[in-house]
Amino acid sequence: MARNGLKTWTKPAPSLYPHQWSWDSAFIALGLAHLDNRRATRELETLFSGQWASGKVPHIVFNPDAPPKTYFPDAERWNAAALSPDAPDEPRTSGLCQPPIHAIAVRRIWETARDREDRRVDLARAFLRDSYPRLLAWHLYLATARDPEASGLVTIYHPWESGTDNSPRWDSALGAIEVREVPLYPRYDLQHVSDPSQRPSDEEYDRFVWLLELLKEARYEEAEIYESHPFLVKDVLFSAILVAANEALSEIAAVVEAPDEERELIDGWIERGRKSLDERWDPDLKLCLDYDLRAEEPVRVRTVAGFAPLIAGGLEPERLKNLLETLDSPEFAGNQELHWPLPPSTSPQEAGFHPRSYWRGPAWPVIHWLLWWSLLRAGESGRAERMRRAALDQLVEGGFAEYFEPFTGEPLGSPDQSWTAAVALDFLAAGG
Ligand code: 2M8
Repeated sequence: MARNGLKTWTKPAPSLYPHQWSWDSAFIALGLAHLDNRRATRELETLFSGQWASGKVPHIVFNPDAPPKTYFPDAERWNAAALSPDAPDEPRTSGLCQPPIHAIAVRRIWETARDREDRRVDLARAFLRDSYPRLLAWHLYLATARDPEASGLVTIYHPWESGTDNSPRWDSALGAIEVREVPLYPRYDLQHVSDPSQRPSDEEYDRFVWLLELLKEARYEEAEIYESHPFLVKDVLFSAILVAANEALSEIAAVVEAPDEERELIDGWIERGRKSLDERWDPDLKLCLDYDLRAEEPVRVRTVAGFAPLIAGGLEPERLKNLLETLDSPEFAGNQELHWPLPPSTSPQEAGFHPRSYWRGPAWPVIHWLLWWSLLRAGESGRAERMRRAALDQLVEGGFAEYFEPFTGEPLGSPDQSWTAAVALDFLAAGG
């Protein structure tokens, strides 16, 4: 992670990802909090310098010094500031967003500082004061522009927003899109992995790029996108992370003594989010399902996103029991063929499962972190500890890879992935 560090922020990976990514940076700050609070705060401050006037935190803040021809789509292709009055002129950003881990990272900075010497506590408190209004604006954007129905669930406009880009969760929605002429584009990403099957396919990329062109046609205007965009999905994983982040924001609000109305607003979001996730429960699959607004149907695919209610927390005992059964079953971490008892991103029993292809099956350390942390919050300390140990064993054997082949443990994607190292730091800190 230190090797991937630039002046005030950290690249997700040495060459595959030369810019700053939103949820990567939040995980990075969370890990860095254990080593260097100042560096962790600067990581997030740099990211938030790209926040849009609407409150949106963009999924990429572009690095003007990135070597040319290393990542596509670049800032020129997004053209965000020219198209939207909400986008900042500087730094240049993408037009999408990603799951809101940020408040959770800010709270971790506070947790690692609050029992230390006065100066460190004062600096952390000052950082919380600065961050609170930005986080509130970000969550307000998600609760309104991304949920005009006030349903409690966040609508995403592109698989990149989910962070689980080529998950089979998106196959049916992507399949229904009529792709017209996609402007020519390069696959620079394929230069950085040992074989193309580890990255999304060309068909998937055509759809990713086509959706990006449509968002540009709509000038990144939320109402216009809601009217015309072919990909509108209520993402349960994103929504659950928002609930957990709102819990963190509520604690931050208490530290900075935010007004009561704001604290009530945040508590209302938590309640609404949990209730709506419960409504997306599938009793047969014993998982929570995304909802495709265009097709007007739930997305019946078994992926780790189905554990969303565990991440959102506040579960009834029966629901928790159901989720743990699914987690321990051969559909996920209980599959006897697995190299480590860790849930793969997609259930090996799904037709769309692929053990080497990115979010279609490989095991992702950040997801293990999310589930471990959620198990702890649910009071499942034994299970959480088993997951933490297996997750660390995986890294001891395979290094800080982006993702792992779940049956062989082979490291895949980019080696030296920053957020993998970041969650390792948080896992280790929890071991005392
Ligand atoms: C991956 O996504 C980017 C596009 O945003 C890509 O494939 O080029 C995903 O794994 C995403 O979750 C992650 O934030 C990003 C950087 O690590 O890479």
